[in-house]
Amino acid sequence: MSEKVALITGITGQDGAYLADFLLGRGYIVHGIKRRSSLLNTERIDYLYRDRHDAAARLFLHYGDMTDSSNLLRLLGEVKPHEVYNLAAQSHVKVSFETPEYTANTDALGTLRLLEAIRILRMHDDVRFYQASTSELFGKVQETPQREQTPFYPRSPYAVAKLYAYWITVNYREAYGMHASNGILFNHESPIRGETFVTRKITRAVAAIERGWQERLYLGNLDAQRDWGHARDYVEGMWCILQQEVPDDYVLATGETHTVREFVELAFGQIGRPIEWRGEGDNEQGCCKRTGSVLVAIDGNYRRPTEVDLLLGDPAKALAKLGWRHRTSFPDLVAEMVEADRLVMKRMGANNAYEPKLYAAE
Ligand code: NDP
Ligand code: GDR
Repeated sequence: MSEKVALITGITGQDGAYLADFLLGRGYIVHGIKRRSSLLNTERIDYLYRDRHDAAARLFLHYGDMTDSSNLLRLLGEVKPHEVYNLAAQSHVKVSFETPEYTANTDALGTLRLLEAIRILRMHDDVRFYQASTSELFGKVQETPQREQTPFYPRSPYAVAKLYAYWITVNYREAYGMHASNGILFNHESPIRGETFVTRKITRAVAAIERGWQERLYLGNLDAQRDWGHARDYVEGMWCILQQEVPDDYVLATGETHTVREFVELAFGQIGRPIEWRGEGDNEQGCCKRTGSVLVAIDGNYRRPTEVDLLLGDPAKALAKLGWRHRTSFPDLVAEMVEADRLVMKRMGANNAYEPKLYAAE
């Protein structure tokens, strides 16, 4: 059999990097779409890349954008993939309230453009399509644990855009018989998680505070509960979904939920630092000097206009049909992320090159 070819949109993101690594390890030829940016944005996949003139090169990158139909059409025609993983998205929930139209264009219409390109090229009988759907679809709690049949109630422009993408994927499956599936993935993190998601914001703060480079940590809603797993485990689930004879939709989750507050406690526990909590507007003067504890305070700017209070997934279908289950426990995830950021900051310290990038905490 000829080598399998995969096309990944969003290859420069957290999941794209783990998935590319996983597929290359399984002998795939991997093509990825990257956006043009004024600085290089391939840091997460540089270690996988070989010059395209090298006979051993199996990873190929192409400029593209989910907002550009002609680009998607051309790339699909050139690459002729067996499997398409649509991971590209404006993926930050809070940012989607600031850029709702762009988020809809990329996350909702971008998915339509990709599906339609496959159809126009008459590849819909041959290509298997994975859509990166999300637990944000469940939004305002209707039932827990959340499973494939739980009604959706999106609570952000991001989630509403992803709702369109979910249903257009189902529609192309039903209308054209496409092998198109949704993975409804609950939060998954890693040492290469974007710095503005809460887990990475916390683990970076732990490492910076330990070195004396940051004084305090400001967060939004500490009571939000999330079902957090490791991205490495979840990309394997994406692949399993596309290996099924019959396309279908699956929840991937750990079946455990934890508050943001618990994440903070576990992360600072890793460096043995107690925490002093302050509410919004509380006096922060004189805090922590005597006790050596860390100040974690609320800044209302990090709250969302509408919040998703509780996510807890039921991965029973994925276990029964795919044989998939998460492998990394919550404490191991937190520990791995903290240790990775400590190492990053240690290297920065050795090179005298700490870059606070304070905006990264937004
Ligand atoms: P990231 O934000 O890390 O990566 C998003 C990727 O999409 C990046 O490669 C980004 O490029 C690319 N991208 C953004 N906009 C466009 C565009 N207009 N055209 C082309 N590419 C674009 O997200 P994750 O890796 O964490 O998530 C992957 C997917 O899974 C996303 O669709 C996300 O919504 C979804 N998801 C994620 C979950 C999670 O917990 N991580 C849970 C459930 C779903 P660049 O690097 O240039 O910014
Ligand atoms: P989420 O992830 O919105 O669940 O979306 P994020 O880490 O941004 O927020 C998780 C929870 O933490 C609360 N929170 C804060 N969040 C951020 N970013 N910054 C803060 O300072 C802060 N303080 C508290 C949030 O209010 C929220 O309740 C992620 C993304 O990867 C989506 O693309 C994906 O679809 C979902 O996970 C599943």
